[in-house]
Amino acid sequence: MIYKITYGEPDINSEAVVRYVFQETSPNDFSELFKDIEYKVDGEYITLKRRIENEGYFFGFGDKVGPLDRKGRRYVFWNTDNFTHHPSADPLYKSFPFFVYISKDFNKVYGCFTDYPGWMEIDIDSKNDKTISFKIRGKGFNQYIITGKNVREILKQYLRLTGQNIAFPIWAFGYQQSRWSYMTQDEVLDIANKFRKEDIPCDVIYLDIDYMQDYKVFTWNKNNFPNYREMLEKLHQEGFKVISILDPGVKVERFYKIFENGNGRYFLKDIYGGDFEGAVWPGRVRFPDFRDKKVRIWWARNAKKYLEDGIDGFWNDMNEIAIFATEDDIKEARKKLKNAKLEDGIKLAGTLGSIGEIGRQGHGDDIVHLDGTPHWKVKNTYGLNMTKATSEMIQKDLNKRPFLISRSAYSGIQRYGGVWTGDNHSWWEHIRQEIIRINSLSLAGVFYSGFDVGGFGGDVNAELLIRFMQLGVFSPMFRNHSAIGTKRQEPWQFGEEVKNILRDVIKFRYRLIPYIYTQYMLGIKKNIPLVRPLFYDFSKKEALKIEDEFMFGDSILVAPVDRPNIEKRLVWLPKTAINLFDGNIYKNGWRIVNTPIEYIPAFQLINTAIPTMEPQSYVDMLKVDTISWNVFSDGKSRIMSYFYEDDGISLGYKKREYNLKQILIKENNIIIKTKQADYNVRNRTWNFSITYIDGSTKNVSIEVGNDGEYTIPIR
Ligand code: MIG
Repeated sequence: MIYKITYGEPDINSEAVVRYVFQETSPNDFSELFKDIEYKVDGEYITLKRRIENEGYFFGFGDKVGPLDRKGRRYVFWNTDNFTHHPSADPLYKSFPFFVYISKDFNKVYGCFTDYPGWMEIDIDSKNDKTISFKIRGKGFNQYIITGKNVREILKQYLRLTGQNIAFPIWAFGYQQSRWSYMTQDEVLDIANKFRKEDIPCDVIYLDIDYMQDYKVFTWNKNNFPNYREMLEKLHQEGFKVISILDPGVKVERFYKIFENGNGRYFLKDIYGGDFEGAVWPGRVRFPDFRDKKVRIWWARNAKKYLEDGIDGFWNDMNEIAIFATEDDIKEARKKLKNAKLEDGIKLAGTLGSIGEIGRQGHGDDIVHLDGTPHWKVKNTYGLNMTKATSEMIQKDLNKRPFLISRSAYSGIQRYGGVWTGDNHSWWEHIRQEIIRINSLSLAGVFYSGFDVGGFGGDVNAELLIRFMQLGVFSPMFRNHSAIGTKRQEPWQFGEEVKNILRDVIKFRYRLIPYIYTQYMLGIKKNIPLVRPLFYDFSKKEALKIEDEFMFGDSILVAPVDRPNIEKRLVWLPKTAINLFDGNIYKNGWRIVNTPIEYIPAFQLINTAIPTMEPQSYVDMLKVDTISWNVFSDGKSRIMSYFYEDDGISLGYKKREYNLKQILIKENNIIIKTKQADYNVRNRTWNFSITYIDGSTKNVSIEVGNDGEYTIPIR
C-alpha cells in the first residue's frame, strides 16, 4: 500500500510521481511505525521530526557514499559536482530521497519517499536519540509511505509510483571502454583494433569532451575527427557502438548555431531577467531550461543529428548543474587576476578554489526558469529533465531503447535512462564503496548503473585494476573509464600476464550474457533489480549486516576482493552454493574461500540454472548456436530458471515481443516450457551440465526451437 502525506503547501511538481496509486492519509495512521514529534516552520525552512520506535536498518539514497546502512548519518540532497568521493563527501550528484526501513527481525518493513526536488536534508538518527528528521527549504513536500511484507514488495510499489525502468539495449551488457579522452579518430580506431587484435571482447567505445570543437555541444572537432562518419562506420563494421558525452552548457559565441538558436528562447534566466551565465569547459556558457518541453524538443532534435552521424547513445555529464564559476565569480576573479580570460573556466576555477565547489550552494538562487520557477526549488531535477529530452525522442521518434546514462539524477530517472556514479578514484576503498553504491542505486529503483571500473581519478595499478574489473563483471554497466592525466588503464596497459588475466575476466562476462540479459529483462518487467543486497532475497539477520557481498540476479552471489594481497576471504552463504570458477561446493553459513588473482569468489546458489554461451568479441545473439547451462540441483522437482530473448534494441518487449522459456527439474527430467514466443528465436543446442550436492555430475543436451515443450531425461 502507498500512502501519501502532505506537509505544508507544496508548490512544485517534482515529476517523480507518475501514477496515482496512493491513498491520502495522515501521520497518525503510522503510529505503529513512527510518530511525528515536531513540525516546525522556520523562515524558509520546514523541519519534520519523527520518533522511530524500532531498532532497525535504513537502506537507500542511491549512490551516496558511506555504509549500506544509512543510520547515524545526515545526508543533503542538492545535486552537486563533488568529485572526490571521500568517506564523508556530501552532497553528491544525485538525489534519491527514498529509503527502506527493515527492523532487526524483518517484521516491520516500510519505504519512505520524500518527494521534494529542492534543498533537503535527511538525518537518520545521527544523534542516537531515536529520531529521523527531514528538513527542506520550501513551502511544503509530499511524503509517500510504502508498506508491504518485504523489500521486494516495497520496491515494486515504489516503481509503480515513480515509473518502470526503460530497458537498455542488449549491447549495453558487453564490455565498455572509455577514457577522458580518446583525442583523435585514429586513436579511437587504434583502441578498437587493439581489442579485436588482442581477442579481448568489447562492445562500446566512448567519446569524451574532446570530440567537440572547443567543447561546443553538437559539433565535431574537424581537425581531430576529420572523417568522423567514416570512423563511426568502421567501428560499426567491427561491432562497436559509440557513446558520446553531452554537457548542457552552450558556449556563448556569435554565429555558433546552437547558441544563436537558443539565445533569448531556451536558456535559463538570472534573477534580473537577463541570461544566466557560468563558465564551464567551453568558457562562457548558458544553460538550456530542460523543464520546458519546447527546449527538450529542440535539444533532442540536435542530438538526433549525432545519432544520424552514427553515434549510438549519450552520457549526460555536468548536469547538476556543474558550474566552474558563476557570473559573480568570474567578475571577482577578473578583479583578482588581471590576465584571466573569461573563456578559461578551469583557470578561473583554479584561482577561486576547487572545481565544482564553486557555486556549491550559490547558483540555485541566481537562476530562474522560463516559466518563472526559481531554480532552487527544482534544482535536483535538472539532470533528469536533460535525460528525458533525448530519451523521449529516441523512444517516440525512433522506437528504440535509449542508451543514456546521466551523472545527475532525481527519483524517476529510471524511466529515461541509467546512471553512473561519477568521479570515483583508483583507490582500494572505492571497490567497497562502489559495491554499496550500485546496490543502493538498485534500491532507489535504478537498475542500469555503473561505476568507473579501475577508478577515474588517480593512478591505478595492476592488482587494483584486476580486482576492479572482476567486480565490474557483476555490475549492470561494465565500463572502464579514467581521467585525463592519470595512468592509462585499458586491459593491456600492465603487461602480458595482466592482459591475459583481464581477457579471461572480460570473457567471463560474455559467457554470462544470456543469464545477465534474462535476469535484467525479467527484472525490468517485474520491477526487480539485477544487482541487490543480500537482504532483498534473504530474510536472515546476517543479510542485513553484510555490505561486501551482493546478489547478481537470482542465482549468483558475489563476494569481491577489496584489498591487495588477499588470498582468502570470509563469505556468508545463505544457501548451499557452488563456486562458479573452481567448482568447490560449500554449505550455507560462514565459509573461508580462496581468492586467487584470476577471479573473485562468485557462487551459484543451489537449485538454480545459469545459461551461458561461448564468449563473442561483441554481443550478437543471432550468431549464438549453443547455450550451455550450469545446473546446480539437490535433485528435487522445481523451477530452476528462465531464458529470455528478444531483438535486443527495440521497444517491442513492452508489447510482449519476446521469447520466454521456463526451465524446470521434474523427477528425473529437465523440462523446458515455452511461455511466450512472439519473437522468433533460432534453433539451438542446449547443453546441460548438472551438478548435484555431492559433486556428481550429469550431462545431457537437446535441440531447442522457437516454440513448444521439451522433456529431457537426465541419464
Ligand atoms: O570536469 O568530460 O564525471 O566522467 O570524463 C570533468 C570529462 C568533466 C566529469 C565526468 C567524467 C568525464 C569528465 N567530466
